[in-house]
Order: sequence, then C-alpha cells, then structure tokens
Amino acid sequence: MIPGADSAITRNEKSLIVAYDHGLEHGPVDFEPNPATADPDRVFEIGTHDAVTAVAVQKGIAEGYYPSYEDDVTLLAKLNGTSNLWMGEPNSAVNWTVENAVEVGAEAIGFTVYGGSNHEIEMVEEFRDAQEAARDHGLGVVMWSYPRGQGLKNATTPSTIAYSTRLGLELGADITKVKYPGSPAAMSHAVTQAAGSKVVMSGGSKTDDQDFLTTVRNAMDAGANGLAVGRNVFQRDNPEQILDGLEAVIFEDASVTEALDV
Ligand code: FBP
Repeated sequence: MIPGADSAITRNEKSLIVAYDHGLEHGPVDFEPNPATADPDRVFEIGTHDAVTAVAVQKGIAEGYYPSYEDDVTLLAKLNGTSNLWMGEPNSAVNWTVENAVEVGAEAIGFTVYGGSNHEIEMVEEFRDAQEAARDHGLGVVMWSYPRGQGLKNATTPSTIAYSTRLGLELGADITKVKYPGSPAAMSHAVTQAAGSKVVMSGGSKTDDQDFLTTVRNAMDAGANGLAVGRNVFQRDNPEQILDGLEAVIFEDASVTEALDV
C-alpha cells in the first residue's frame, strides 16, 4: 500500500463506496425491490449524496453515464466481473484496462480476487497487472477479497476473512473489501491482519435499518475504515435516508440510536 494512494476515495481515512456492479454480478433481479435503480442515472444521483466517497461501476455504465456526473461523483472502476450465468469454478473476466478507466475519469480501481478458487493463480496475476498500472497512473486500488471455490464456497469464517484482508495487504491493495465475519472480535482480527492497509465491509443482502446500522457500527468499532455497499442502499425505498444514517456512523462516530434519528 502507498499512503494516500486512496485519498480520492477516502475522507479522514474512511470510505463509503456505493457499489453498483450488480447488474453484471447478479442480474436484474437485484433491481426488483426498487425498480428505478435499473436506471444507472438513479444510482449516480444517489452517489451525489455527501456521504458517498465513490461509486463503483463496470465499464459500460461508466462510459455511458459517468460523464454527466463527473463533477459530483468520484468514479471507482470495477475492472473485472462475471455474471451469475457462469456456473464454473469462481473466476472473473477482466472487462477493461486501467488506461481505459483513466480516460473515462476513474480515480481508483476495484478488482475481485477469489482466493481458494482453482483460478486463483490467474486472478492474482491479473490483479498484479492492474495494480501496477494503477500505481503508474496514481489511482487507488480496492480489492474485493472474496475467498470461494472448491470446498470454500462463500466462506465468511473469522479465519477466512482475516486471510482475505491479509491477501489484500500482501498483494498491494490500498483498501480490501471483505464480507462481515460475524462478530466485532472477528472483524478486529481481520483488521489487525491488514496491518495498516484499509479494510471496508461489504454491505450484503438487504436487512432492516437497525440491524444494518448495528453491523456497520460494530465493524467501525472493530477498526474498519468504512463500507462498500450496494443492495443495502439502493434496494431501499429511500436510499438517501440510510446514507444519512451511514454518514453519521462512519464519519461522525454516531451511535445506532443517533443514526436512526438523523
Ligand atoms: P452488496 O453490498 O450488495 O453486497 O454489494 C457488494 C458486492 O461486492 C458487489 O460489488 C457485488 O456485485 C456483489 O457484492 C457480489 O456479491 P457476491 O459475489 O457475494 O454475490
């Protein structure tokens, strides 16, 4: 990690990234709870909320929609991604280059690595190329570190999540995005293993306000640097309202009760 490489997508060392690559990763089913969010314009509007430090999208969405928001939204280019139609061992196609992302206006890149997959070696080598190109262009690097594959499908055990954050550190990510490992103690262990590189929590499937803000509060108390969230924001009827609460918890150190009241 290079201190400050991620400064474009952090505020006071913390991040609130809105992830919007779900149309590729999960398909249109993720837009059903809030159908307006099938329109990327709606999610870029959500991304103009003061709390949001970056919006993460795939190439086609960036090329087609980001030009209208470049003054108000920081772009995180999610470089690889695979559809839910793929039934093989976990893998992720590299869909655009860092150079192309820079042309569109990206200030950071995002890259998934499925540690433990039969494709881990090639994914890590692809990450190497992207990480080094990002360094050449002064872009921050966020790793979606999601161990899975073979006997390890969707593993969120404390030891696996600690290994996830460590992979991010070892391979040169500035920020590593991991699933919540289930308890503050487990998150704290994962943060320790990141050894000063940043850790953000993945939002996961939609939960109610109290549960979601409590998990985020616990992650922050365990030393996490924020959140990269999709469904728990854009599937809500009022995404801006939960962003008000997240802003309070992540940037203003508010309690859950205070955040529910903003
Ligand atoms: P959520 O906050 O909706 O969980 O999104 C985070 C994210 O990493 C997205 O960027 C991505 O589309 C999705 O989760 C992938 O989740 P999975 O691979 O576990 O289905």
